[in-house]
Amino acid sequence: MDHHGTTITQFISEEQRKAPGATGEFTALLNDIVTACKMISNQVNHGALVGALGSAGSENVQGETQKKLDVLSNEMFISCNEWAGHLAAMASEEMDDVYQIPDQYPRGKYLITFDPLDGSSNIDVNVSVGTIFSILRCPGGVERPTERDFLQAGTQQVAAGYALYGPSTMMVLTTGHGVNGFTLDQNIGEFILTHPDMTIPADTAEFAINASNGRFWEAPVKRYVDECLAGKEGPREKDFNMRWIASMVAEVHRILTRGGVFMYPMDSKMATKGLGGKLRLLYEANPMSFIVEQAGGGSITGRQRIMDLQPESLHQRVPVILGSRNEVERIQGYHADA
Ligand code: AHM
Ligand code: MG
Repeated sequence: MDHHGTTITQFISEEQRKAPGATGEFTALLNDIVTACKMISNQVNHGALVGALGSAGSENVQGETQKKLDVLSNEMFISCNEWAGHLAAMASEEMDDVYQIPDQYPRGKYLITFDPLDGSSNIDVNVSVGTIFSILRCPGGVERPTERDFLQAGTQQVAAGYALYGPSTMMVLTTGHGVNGFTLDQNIGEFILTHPDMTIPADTAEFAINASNGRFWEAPVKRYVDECLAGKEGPREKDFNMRWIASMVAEVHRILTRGGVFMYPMDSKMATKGLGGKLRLLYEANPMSFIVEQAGGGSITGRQRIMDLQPESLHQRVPVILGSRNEVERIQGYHADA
């Protein structure tokens, strides 16, 4: 195979060079993240061959059973990112508390939150999973960041991205100037720019929701889905298509590629358990909202823009409705009506 593409490192360096006062530190941080994702991709790829499938026999702070690959991916992400001096601390969906940079390494000016392997219920059945990350600035004067330093609204993100471990491995990234997608060329070990300036069509006829929760949904979401299901004969006067992969990275990637709406809305089952939603604000909802908005889409809880939320705790969960702008606005309107 012969191509002369732009590598992700070249792309980011050139983008950073445009920023006044850029030191190259951000580019170096992203390089370490890229390395981590390549390592995770390699493990995911080898699956059962390297004994990486199955349960780790432990639970995370949210009481979910951890898969071996959840734990391995978390370790790989940390070891690639802790030594270089770009980060002041990290926070992961798979760790109870803030991860401090070990004393033998220098500390940097950024914070990172990440979900090392999202959609891990799909690992054992060989369906796409991914890594999601969000980069924040460490507040000035903070030596040893605590939970409070991570509680920044999504609008404060410096960058966000995901790696998708699918038929090909991809990295999709925003630094607040649009969204770009890169495909891993396994032969040379580099991500190459293949999807410049990704945009989400404003309209769609495709939605994604776990319909088994239907009886627990709130009225506005029920109304929206019912209207989609009614198709040509219903108020929307067109037929809709439905998808549910149970891998948020894969769903968001589909939406970035051809439009659509993804919903993990609030429901009464979660409310009974005292949960604010299914997906985590800092590891999933905020980074994905940043990417989706940068691609021209919308991202809300139903009641408000996700990126405007003031986070209250590290592992906070929120309802998520994101994708094609006109559909997301419609769903927000249904919530306002209710
Ligand atoms: P995870 O971080 O534990 O993998 O959970 C997040 C995932 C999302 O990727 C996906 O959208 C959702 O959980 C699927 O949930 P469900 O199994 O309830 O359909
Ligand atoms: Mg997750």
